[in-house]
Amino acid sequence: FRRNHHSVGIIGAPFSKGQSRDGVQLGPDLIRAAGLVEKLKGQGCTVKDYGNLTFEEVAKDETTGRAKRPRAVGQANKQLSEAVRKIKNEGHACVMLGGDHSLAIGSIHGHAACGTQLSVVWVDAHADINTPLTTPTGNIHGQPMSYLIHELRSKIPVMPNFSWLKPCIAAEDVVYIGLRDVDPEEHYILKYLGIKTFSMTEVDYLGIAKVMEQTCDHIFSKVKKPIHLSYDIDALDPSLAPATGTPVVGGLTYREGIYITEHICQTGLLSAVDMVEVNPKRGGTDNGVRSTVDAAVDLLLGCFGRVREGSHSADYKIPDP
Ligand code: 6HN
Ligand code: MN
Ligand code: MN
Ligand code: MN
Repeated sequence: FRRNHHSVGIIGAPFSKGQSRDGVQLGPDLIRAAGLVEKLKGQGCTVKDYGNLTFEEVAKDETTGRAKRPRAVGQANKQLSEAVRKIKNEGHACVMLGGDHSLAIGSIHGHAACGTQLSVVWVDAHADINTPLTTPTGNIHGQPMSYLIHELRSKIPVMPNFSWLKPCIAAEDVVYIGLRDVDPEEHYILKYLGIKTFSMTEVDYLGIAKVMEQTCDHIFSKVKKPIHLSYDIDALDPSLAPATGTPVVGGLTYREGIYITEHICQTGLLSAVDMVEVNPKRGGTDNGVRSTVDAAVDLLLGCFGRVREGSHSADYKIPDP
């Protein structure tokens, strides 16, 4: 009964240039300050904190297609990919603390660089699958999936500082949970590629338990591959997690959000997690920021063995009087 033993490597990526709002670069330190490392250790995990990446300023960074700040995003994700690859090669489950969701490019690429085919579970209000030519905002945090999926390769223009990046995920290995703000172009892409999606409508109709059952049926239909869980905090309802750049009403409850992590943990195949888009300069009040950060920490604890029924170590004995 050692389901709580996980070896976790943490990498912070204080990066915000995949979108336009200041503050999201503070996520990694804030999540650590809420006790992530101590709490993971407290539930029996071995933890190695690899610290934060540092990113250099990019002077002239004109758009490609409509994509904003491609050089900064390309360079940061190259660094992140190398860091994640190292953490995976050293035998840990990798936790990437963002930063904005453009960082999934480097995180998933570095994870896939270890050689195995991955499943991706993307928990988000948004699909983040615009291409640099479809994006309505230009923000690359709304685009990472389009760079990673093999089937979209011919739709991605050449971008500065992206020459290192090769698509590494098959459309059939992706599942979305929590969608409720999908652009028309993204909706077309999801249907065109036949990607499995559980929007909030499916969460309402099926309940989160069936959603997770069907998620696993889908990603395990052929071989059991390692799972990359990319968790955007804006998947949660803004009443619970208001401190984020693009909040959307009608999101996951705390219990639904946690259930996703418990179920993925139980598969025994969780190999890397992104926790992104926590922005303490949004969300209005101190309480709003605290509740957002606490939710992020609890989701990560759920990924690595915390269960709500409680648990005990294998050698525990009731003390004799
Ligand atoms: N996120 N679909 C919008 C866009 O700009 O492409 C919103 C993206 C949100 C991205 O929350 O990580
Ligand atoms: Mn996102
Ligand atoms: Mn989002
Ligand atoms: Mn399952």
